[in-house]
Amino acid sequence: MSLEENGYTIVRNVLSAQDIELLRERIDHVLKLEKVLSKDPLQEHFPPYRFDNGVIHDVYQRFGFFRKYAELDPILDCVESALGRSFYMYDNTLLYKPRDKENEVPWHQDYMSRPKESQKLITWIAIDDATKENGCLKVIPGSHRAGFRDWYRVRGETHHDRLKLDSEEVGRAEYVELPAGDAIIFSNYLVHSSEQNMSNEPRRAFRIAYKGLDNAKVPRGVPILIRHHLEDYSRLDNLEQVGKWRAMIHRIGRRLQQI
Ligand SMILES: O=C(O)CCC(=O)C(=O)O
Repeated sequence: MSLEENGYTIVRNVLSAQDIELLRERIDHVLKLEKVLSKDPLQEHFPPYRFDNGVIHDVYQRFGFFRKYAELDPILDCVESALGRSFYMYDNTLLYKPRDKENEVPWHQDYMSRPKESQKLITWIAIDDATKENGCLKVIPGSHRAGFRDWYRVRGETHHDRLKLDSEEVGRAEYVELPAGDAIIFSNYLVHSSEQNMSNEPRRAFRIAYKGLDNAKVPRGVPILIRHHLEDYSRLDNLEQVGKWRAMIHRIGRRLQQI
């Protein structure tokens, strides 16, 4: 199953049993923070916690213990073979798909609203077994080859950007069930989705997007070089932060919700 041909590949056992336990404990801790804090002390620096739809942004920068898991050699070796010897972290999120919520993710391609940027590779590391029942990823193998499709936006919904697919294509979709500790690496052009979590347990995953240095942009926060060679460094000259305003609007929206 090659990344080039199918748009994704699976890397087995990137987390040890001990890592999995530790991550679960620490994620519980992170999730409880909102309950014990009346105000997020880091809210000026990062997009806010968003427990309701199960996404917490920038956990690498917020909580150092995630770092190790964004820098796992078997994953970075695979990313390097596709993106080249120098690449940085474009963004990272903890995906916490809780039970009892309407949290299906419609068919989409990642970052399709930013078509001018170069390819990213996304690593999605399963922290719980990801199954059909709890809403594992669903992918359409080979769908990355045609690049970005036309998409439309449904205002007011969390996963607002989506694709219209014909039934023949949807019929080729595959569920990517993964035991905890395995990872899928996929191109951001790959068409994917996930269904609602129908189980009684959360379905947790750590997601990291990596990008080569060409046309370097970072949606928010700080760009973190994951692997780089000295000669490539000057290619970061024009690194732009594209999400400054988006992050601010996000924060204002969140405050308004709290009023
Ligand atoms: O974790 C999910 O359910 C969806 C994740 C996703 O769409 C992504 O990683 O781009």
